[in-house]
Amino acid sequence: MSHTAVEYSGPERVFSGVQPSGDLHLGNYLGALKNWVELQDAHDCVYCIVDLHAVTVWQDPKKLADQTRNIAAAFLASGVDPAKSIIYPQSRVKAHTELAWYFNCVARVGWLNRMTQFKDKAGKNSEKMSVGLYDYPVLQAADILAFKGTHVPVGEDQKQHLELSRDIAAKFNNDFDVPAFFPLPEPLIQGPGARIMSLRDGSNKMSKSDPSDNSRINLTDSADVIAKKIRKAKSDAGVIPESIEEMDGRPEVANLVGIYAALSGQSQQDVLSEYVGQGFGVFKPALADLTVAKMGPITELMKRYLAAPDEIDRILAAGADAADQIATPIVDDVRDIMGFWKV
Ligand code: AQP
Repeated sequence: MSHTAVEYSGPERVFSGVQPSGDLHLGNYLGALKNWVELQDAHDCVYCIVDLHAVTVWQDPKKLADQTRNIAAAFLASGVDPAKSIIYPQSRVKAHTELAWYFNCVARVGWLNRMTQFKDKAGKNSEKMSVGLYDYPVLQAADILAFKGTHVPVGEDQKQHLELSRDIAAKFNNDFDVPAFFPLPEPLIQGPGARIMSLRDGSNKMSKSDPSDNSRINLTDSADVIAKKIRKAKSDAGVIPESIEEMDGRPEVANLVGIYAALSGQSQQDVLSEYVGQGFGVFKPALADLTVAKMGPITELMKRYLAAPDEIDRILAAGADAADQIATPIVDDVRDIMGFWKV
């Protein structure tokens, strides 16, 4: 039987998440948070602090709750507004884990074996990694689809995981003969901020888990620290070229120009035209000033939110209730579709 003519036609919903596994950095901000804020005026948005994902690698139990508040403060300081968007910690909404189990029985081992992020994170130690780390993309599919999420604003590193979410949704719809039940979620991967690279090595993405703090700009860094990290950022002895093609083979230069473009809202070509022929002695201080001007107010606001943890807890608890009300009926429908016993 072909179902090509029938597909999901329910409401659109934006879903995305960030792990409370350390301080957020400029890559998280430009690849995800900045876009989240832009989406919340015109869309129904659910933004999750994915603590169940964070524990796929060791997290200190004494710190996890505060790390969660820290990420909530970063959301709020970046402009995510709890009056417009739902903000909550993943572990407070049981639908995530329940749906992840059902999806474990839909996803195929061969699909997970192809996930490059697991290979990158596990390296040569894959046998010693948690089963949770291997299963991470299935939980991610459950996160999105427990809300029938249709659009997922993420950085480019998440593209493959999003394809897996689509495969799982399509297989569920097909296996259980409910062609219009789950949407096939679309990634929203936008602009030069979608792939911010390490300041020390333009071939690695900026990452919380990079052992070198100089590789990233943290949302908590002071103006002085930001300026120092940009001054020390790897570049080369050349000048800013005229065209994007001329940055081929100069990944660090492309990264610094990309950061400038993403922060200023210009295209990379506009940035090149403004600085063509200038060396890094000129470009880096300009980039440092811009970064401090854009990130400074966020850092300040974050501090203010963190000084009021009760307010953060109130927002997270209300967000969890609101999230639960959307996700629980969807997962109840999944139970019915799969034919579980009920009275
Ligand atoms: N370098 C990046 N450039 C653009 N976007 C990025 N994101 C992460 N790094 C970059 C996006 O940020 C969102 C949240 O990411 P996460 O914290 O949930 O997980 P991650 O991708 O694993 O982030 P890190 O910093 O690399 O953490 P570790 O080092 O712990 O793995 C996602 O939308 C992601 O695309």
